[in-house]
Amino acid sequence: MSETLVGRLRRHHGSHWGAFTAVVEEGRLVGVEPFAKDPAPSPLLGGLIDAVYAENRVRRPAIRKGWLEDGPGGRRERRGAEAFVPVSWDQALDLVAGELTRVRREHGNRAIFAGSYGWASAGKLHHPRTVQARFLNTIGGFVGQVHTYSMATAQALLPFILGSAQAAVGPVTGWDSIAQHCDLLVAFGGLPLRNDQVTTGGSGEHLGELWLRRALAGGMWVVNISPCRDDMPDFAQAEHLAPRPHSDSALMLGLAHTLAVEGRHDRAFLDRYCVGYPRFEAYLLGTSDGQPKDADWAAALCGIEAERIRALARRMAAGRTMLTATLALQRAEHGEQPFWMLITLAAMLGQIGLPGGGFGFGYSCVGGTGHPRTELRAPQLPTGANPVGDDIPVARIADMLLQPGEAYEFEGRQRAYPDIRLVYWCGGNPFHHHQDLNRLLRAWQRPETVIVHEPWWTATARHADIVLPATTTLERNDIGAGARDRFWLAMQQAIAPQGEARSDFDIFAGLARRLGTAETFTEGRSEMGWLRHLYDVARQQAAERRIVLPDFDGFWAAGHVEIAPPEQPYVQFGEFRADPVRHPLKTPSGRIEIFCETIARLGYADCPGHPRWLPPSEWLGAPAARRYPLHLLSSQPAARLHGQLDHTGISRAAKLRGRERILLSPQDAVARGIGEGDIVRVFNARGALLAAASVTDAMRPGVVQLPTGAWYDPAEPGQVGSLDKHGNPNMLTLDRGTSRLTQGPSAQTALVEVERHDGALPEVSAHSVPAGA
Ligand SMILES: Nc1nc2c(c(=O)[nH]1)N[C@H]1C(S)=C(S)[C@@H](COP(=O)(O)OP(=O)(O)OC[C@H]3O[C@@H](n4cnc5c(=O)[nH]c(N)nc54)[C@H](O)[C@@H]3O)O[C@H]1N2
Ligand SMILES: Nc1nc2c(c(=O)[nH]1)N[C@H]1C(S)=C(S)[C@@H](COP(=O)(O)OP(=O)(O)OC[C@H]3O[C@@H](n4cnc5c(=O)[nH]c(N)nc54)[C@H](O)[C@@H]3O)O[C@H]1N2
Ligand SMILES: [Mo]
Repeated sequence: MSETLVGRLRRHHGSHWGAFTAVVEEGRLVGVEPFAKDPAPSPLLGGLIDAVYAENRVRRPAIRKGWLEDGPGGRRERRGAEAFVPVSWDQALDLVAGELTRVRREHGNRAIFAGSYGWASAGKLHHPRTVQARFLNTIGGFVGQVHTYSMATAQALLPFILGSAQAAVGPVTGWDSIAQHCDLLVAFGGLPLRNDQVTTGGSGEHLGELWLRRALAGGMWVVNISPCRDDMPDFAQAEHLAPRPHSDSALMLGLAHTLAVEGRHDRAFLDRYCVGYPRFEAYLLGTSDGQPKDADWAAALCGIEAERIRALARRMAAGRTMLTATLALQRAEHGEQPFWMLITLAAMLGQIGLPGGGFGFGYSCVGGTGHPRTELRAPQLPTGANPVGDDIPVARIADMLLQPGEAYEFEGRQRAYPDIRLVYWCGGNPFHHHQDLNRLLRAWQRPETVIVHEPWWTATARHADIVLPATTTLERNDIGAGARDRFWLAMQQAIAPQGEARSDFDIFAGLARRLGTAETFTEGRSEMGWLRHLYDVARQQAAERRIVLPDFDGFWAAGHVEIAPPEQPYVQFGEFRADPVRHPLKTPSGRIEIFCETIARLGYADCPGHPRWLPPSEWLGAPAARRYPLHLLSSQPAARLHGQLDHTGISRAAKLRGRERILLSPQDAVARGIGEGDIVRVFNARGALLAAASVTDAMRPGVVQLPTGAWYDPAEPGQVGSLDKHGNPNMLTLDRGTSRLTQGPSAQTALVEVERHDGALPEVSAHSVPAGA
């Protein structure tokens, strides 16, 4: 490798936020040039050089002092506060191998938690969570996590109603179909193009804005239903309705009621393709509970005038209409209801399965959603089987750590939490992604050992006992392939590993050698040997579908493979609509379950048999709003990916006075004596943080928005209840399953108060390196 790093070279590479050429001079990354075939490269590419050479890279293996001195469990309440001691790789790997052996012997593999939820980096061989699973499966397995923070509620709910989660995970009806046929796109949560920058696994092209512009040019109208006007680009000239957060299912009921009483619903569709509409209608019209869910009823809950609700319902029934919602709507307590209700509304309109009509979740939420694409199996490292066979719902990690052995329900089944002794995280950041960080911190003090692989000193790394330095993708070879992208990308090593960093694959290979499973783990292949093998397997699968791809050497030299999109636009539920007998849904009825017998039989008050208005514990209509009168939305950040790139120039430039910006309406600012740029304290009963106020009339009064991703930065490290100096919204969010059925994260559910902070300003230290390291 080293000789190729001399002089000037160009390397093909890829990331979640785009493909690029890495320009390297004398072994140093000096330029990042966007992929020539990407019509709208993401500005996030500008963060890469900073990230790779950041001061806060983990450079050497490091052990927390208390753990090193006292052994497993040593001074564990000091996690996040204690200094680290650098050690050699041999010592670190011996300690990790020894600890895995101890825990397995004393407690069994079911005491190891290695769900490792997180986006980590693009690349199919070095995908950290996959490599970790492959290694741990060779030594008896581990407890994992199912579904994603992105759409856990939809992933668990939709199979009951539609027979699969495809309407959220994709593919959904293509933008080409929408552009040709759709008259009206009704977008709950808007079409936040800032979120279109990223595609997990790597993206070759950004087409979100282009497709939206095409559809608008074709005469499509858009309605933006969001508490934040900026969730829709100005050029869409959308009608804007700003409901109270979490009131969408009430608003949708009001729309449905108008359709029903004015006879604008499609009875033939409901009869032929759905079950249970009559039972739902009894609720809608109020015959079952005495309360018609009419537009006036809805208006009082969502804060949008009844006449506008009626007018929108009529407009929706007048032409080809596509309904969509951002994933954020289901990342909330009772997040099942707006998704189920949106499906019901689409069923009443009767356009499901027609070109450009019906519904689909997540347009513009993740890059590639709805882009014309041929579904092909990408190269994939096999994990082998996990003998433990026990996964928790992705967002129940604090519950699991705090309540070992406790019973819970999930997807209609009874389960019990395992008793975890060792947490091993590789490729994710729970101190970024989890709700109620004070509660997580308490839970985090439970296990005897926490091991983390990270390229950077993130909050999660700082709260670990053993930290192993991982390379970034630029320091190794890989293949990128986005889940919703039609390019496979060569990711060629551009620079030498920084410090003593090793790839996750090499780290686990080192552990496998110590534990006697090296042969099973590596199968005797080198990095390039694996890439060639994984590519060849995927190429063979493509050939079986008569898709001819170049051989590995051709792919590697060209830097990418481009998979041609299908000739016909994709229409979700098209086959079902054409012939529901030959192409039934995989539900018990074979149809769309507006009333779902399976769910109804569970008897859950928090998720009954048909969609309903179920007020969450925190929203602007709740009693709790008297004390904490602002609804906090923690949306995805424009200038980074979650916590990634937060320490780079691009993310720092988006902050104000070093702190994350919280958006609030002029009314809310004036009422509190807050001006633009003031540092504010945002708080509720769960926690408190400092942020910088940004006043904008784009926000509905009563609603504030603080993006995710500012690294957790406690004023008193290791202390539950400490003030966060930097602006991480998960100080304030609710850590409760969306329902007993789906157990998704309720990240958008949080009432808060904001006040001007006139006291001394503690320095932000989120991106520093902990003592000793
Ligand atoms: N309040 C609130 N919270 C939320 C959300 C919200 O809307 N509101 N959204 C949720 C959603 S949708 C998501 S997806 C999650 C995202 O949560 P995460 O996916 O956990 O967040 P990331 O910051 O992307 O974490 C990935 C980590 O992997 C590390 N990494 C990168 N490359 C490598 C590598 O090669 N090896 C190793 N070992 N590590 C690597 C990165 O440095 C980073 O720390 O957050 C969730 N949390
Ligand atoms: N730049 C960038 N892009 C990203 C990410 C990132 O970190 N950075 N993360 C990626 C990931 S992992 C995911 S899962 C997706 C997430 O995609 P989403 O879940 O859709 O993203 P959010 O930004 O949380 O939500 C979109 C908008 O929904 C609105 N909203 C929230 N609650 C409500 C509500 O109750 N009612 C209504 N009507 N509107 C509401 C908010 O105003 C918010 O701006 O984004 C992806 N894209
Ligand atoms: Mo996500």
